[in-house]
Parts: sequence; structure tokens; C-alpha cells
Amino acid sequence: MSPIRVPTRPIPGMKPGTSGLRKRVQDFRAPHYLENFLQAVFDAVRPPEGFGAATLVIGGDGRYFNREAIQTALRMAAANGFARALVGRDGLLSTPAASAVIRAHGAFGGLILSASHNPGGPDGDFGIKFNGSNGGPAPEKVTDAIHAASLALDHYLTLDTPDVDLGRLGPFALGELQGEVIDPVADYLALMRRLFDFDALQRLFAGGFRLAFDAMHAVTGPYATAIFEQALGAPPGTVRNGRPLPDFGGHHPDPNLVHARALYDEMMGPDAPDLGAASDGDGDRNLIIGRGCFVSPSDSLAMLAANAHLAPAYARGLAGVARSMPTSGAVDRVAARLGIPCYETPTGWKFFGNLLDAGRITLCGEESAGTGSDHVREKDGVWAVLLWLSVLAARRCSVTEIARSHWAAYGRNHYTRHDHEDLDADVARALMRDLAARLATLAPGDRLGGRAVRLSDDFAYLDPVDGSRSTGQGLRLVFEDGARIVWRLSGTGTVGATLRVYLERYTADPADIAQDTQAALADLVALADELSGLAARTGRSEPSVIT
Ligand code: VG1
Ligand code: CO
Repeated sequence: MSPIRVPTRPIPGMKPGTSGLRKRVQDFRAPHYLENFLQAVFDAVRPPEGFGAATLVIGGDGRYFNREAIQTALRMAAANGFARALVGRDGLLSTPAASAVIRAHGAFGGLILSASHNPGGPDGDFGIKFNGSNGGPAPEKVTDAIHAASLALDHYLTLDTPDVDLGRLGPFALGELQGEVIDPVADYLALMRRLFDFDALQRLFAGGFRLAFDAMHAVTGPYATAIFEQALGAPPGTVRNGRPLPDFGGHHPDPNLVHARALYDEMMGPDAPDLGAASDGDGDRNLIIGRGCFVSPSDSLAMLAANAHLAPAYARGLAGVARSMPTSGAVDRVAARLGIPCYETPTGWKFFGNLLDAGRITLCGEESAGTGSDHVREKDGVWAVLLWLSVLAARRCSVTEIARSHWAAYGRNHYTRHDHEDLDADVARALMRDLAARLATLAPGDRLGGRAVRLSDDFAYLDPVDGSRSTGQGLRLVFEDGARIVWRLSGTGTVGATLRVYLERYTADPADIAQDTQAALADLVALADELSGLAARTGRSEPSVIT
């Protein structure tokens, strides 16, 4: 069957952001939009000799438009010369599971169809990202090449074939392409069994340990049910909202204190389980809450780094750790005590890939509820819960006790992120431009709000593995005492602009450690507003989301 060559014209704006291309569903459904982007991906990554025997992995988070997009992607992959394709049953693969499948099957790469924590449904968002043969998100040079290819298109290639039955496991053919519908959980579950002591975790649940896992009607439902309830014997009902729905039940599949409020309230209540956890649309984030004790993602990364050796996969210790720049410095203190390197990267998992591939780091994370290790090349929500469970099983204590003992040993980085969503994009850009100019006038030693400035800049990163440089990664103001304010514009939104303000300060004083985080950071919040002029420019007095 020969490919059909469909004439098309470039569509502007196909520039992948922090994590793939995210647009409104309506945009993706516009004539040729999806096809153009997929062709741009194939053009950008095609080796000079063609795709040859290459395998492409395809799966998504089950959101609205997932199935149609997968049918289109399969036809176009076949027409573009892929020899094999693996696709998750019902079109499902969580982001970390897609990474695991790519690695387990030696695939050329994969297409992950997701807009992660963005809302779904006909009026919601859709997204696509390409991951390479290491299982990780395409680095900037590839996403730049995809954008360039999207601007040079005059046709795309497809086939005239009936839809593949995504509900039936097993082989299928599409032109010359040999495809297979695979169980989306199997490879991932096998990997988790190799990393963790499932017998010990079974004993934990058999002893009455209670977990509440909120899958938010997103992709982790089948994974969490298979692992926590079926493999580890946690009672039915441990996994809530476990059925993936195209519109996530009308909610944002974002495991934060606003959208996972029911879980938070339960964990703060009188009959709270031992551990509360939630994941996002595509299963790569994790929210961790102990009984009466919210663990910030930055602290979770630090606590896991300090305790990871208690799980079999990490018993030999960590080669190094990394965190994104806006993530708090809590993990840096653990790394210093362990005598291992700690890298600071720009926001987005693609910047961890080289460090993981080179064996320089074992564990890494972001303040946005992302934690992961070298087992895949994505952040991994269910894995993070398994690691927490392993630590709790080995130390036989509560989340609160782990947090308290950690802060007593290392001090505490009080940390919060204030998101200002749906700002006018021009207003947000002007704010950042003027703020950058204001920060550029500051010199080390200048005093602001009672603190001495150590540095202020626009964060740039030099990748120590391949020497590539990334600039414009966030404005930061760092004080002599380690306190920081960071400002960034989100690269995952689809309408207007979201300004993220990250605030942090370190303390080793026991009375200060026990303080409420928002109170502990109130002076920095006020200073941040004064410097950026946010309230005056936008009329907003409160953030839309506080984490
Ligand atoms: C956000 C987070 C970032 C994360 C990214 C993708 O990006 O801040 O840490 O890597 O989402 O996560 P931004 O540019 O909006 O700040 V996910 O779970 O949405 O794929
Ligand atoms: Co996600």
C-alpha cells in the first residue's frame, strides 16, 4: 500500500513548550493541524537512512481526542516508514509507562498524547510530545528542529486504512507496518517489581497500613489498581477515581491543594489514612500527604534522597541528584551530607535526560510534584508513592515523623509557589521585562527588605554532558542568607499567561521550623510583589493557586 501525499501549508505556532505542544482541543482538530505537527515530528527525527526497522511507541492519557489522534498517528507512522508500532490498549499509556515501554523494547521513540494536568474535554486541552530512544522527552535541539520542520511543510504522508481496534490486545497490520496493542500496565509493573520489595510492601498493607490514592479519573487508575490493590493487597477502595475518563470527570487532573482538595481534607481529618497520594492526567506527578502533614514536593525529593537506600533499587546509594532551579534547596543539603553532586537544571524533565543517561544522577525532581529516578526518563507518580511506601515500611514510622526528623537533621527550607493564572499575555511579558531590568540594577551586597543580595539574574544552564546552553529560564533574586525569589512564565498553558512566583527561605531554628509556611514567607511575598508590581499591573491581590 503506497502512502498518500496530502498537500498542506505551514501553520505557525507549533513550538513545543516545557513539555511538548499543548493547545486547545479545537486547535488540534482544525484542518491539518494534528497531521502537520506529526509530520513535523517525523521530519525532524527521521535518520538520513530512513526509519528502517524502527519501532514507535504510542499512547496517551485517555483524554478527549486521544483515540482519534492515535488512529491518525498510526497511519502516519506507517506512511512515514516505521516498521513497528506498540500502542497501549484503549490508547492508554501513562507518561512514565511510555518511557518504560520505549526502553524495554528498544524502540526508536514514542509519541505521548497528553496535556498532563491541563483540563480535558471538547473545550479543554490536548497535547503531544515526542520522546527519544532513551525514553525521555526530546531535548531542546530536537524540539527546535520540530518547530523548524513545521514551518517548512508542503505535504504530509498518510494511509487510507480502517481504524485499528485499540480495545483488543495483539498484533495488527497497517500497510507495511506491524503493530501490536499491548497491555499498558505490564512492562511498568514488571519494572516496579524489580525496583521495590513487593513482599515487604504486601506485609505493610497486611499489617493494616492505609493508603488513599486519588487517580483523578486520569491515566494512573489502571496502574494504581493493578499495583496497590491487586499486587500489594491494599483493600478495594484504596484507589479513588480510578476509571480514566475523557474529561477527567469535569475536573482538573492536577494533584495540588486546590484540585485534590477532597484528599487533602480527608488527610487533615480525624480518620485520615496513613498516606494520601494523587497523580495527574498523564501519571507523572505525585502529591504526598501524611496524616495531618502535607509534604511539599521539594521536601519530598529531599526526604526520598535521604532515605532511598531503604529500597532495593537504591540500596547501593545514589550517584548524584538534580533539581530544577525553582525547586527548593532542601535536596542540596542531603547531597552535601551524602557527599554526592547536586545539579541545578532549568524547569522541565528534558533537562535531566543527559545527566541520567551519563550516570551522573540517580534521583531528580521538581517543585511541581515531579520526582523520578534513572529507572525511566520521565517523572513518575506511582513510583514515587512506592518509594514513599518502601521508606515508611522500612522505618516503621509515620510521614510526620519522617518530616520532623528530617527537618531536625537538616533544617527546613520553607517553600511556596504562588501561581497567577490567566493573566493577559502582554501584561505578563511586560512585567517580566521590567522586572529583569530592575533586577539588573542590583549589585551583590545591596539591601532589600532587610536582606543582602547575593545575586540576581536570568537563569541560564550549561549542560555539563553535551555542552548545550539554555537561556531565559527564570528570573531569580538570591540573598546572602539563602532566601530566594524566582519568577517564571509557565510554558505549559494554552490561554493567556501564568506567572509563577517561587519563594524560599532556610531555617535551622526549631521554633521557626515549626512555623506555618505562608507566615514564614510573608515578608518575601510582599517583597516579590513590590519588585514586580504584580498587584498594581494586574489588579490581582491573591494568587490563583498556592502550593
Ligand atoms: C510545569 C511545571 C514543570 C513541569 C511541567 C510539565 O511547567 O512547572 O516543573 O516539568 O509543567 O509537567 P510550566 O512551564 O507550566 O511551569 V506535566 O506533569 O504538565 O507534563
Ligand atoms: Co504530567
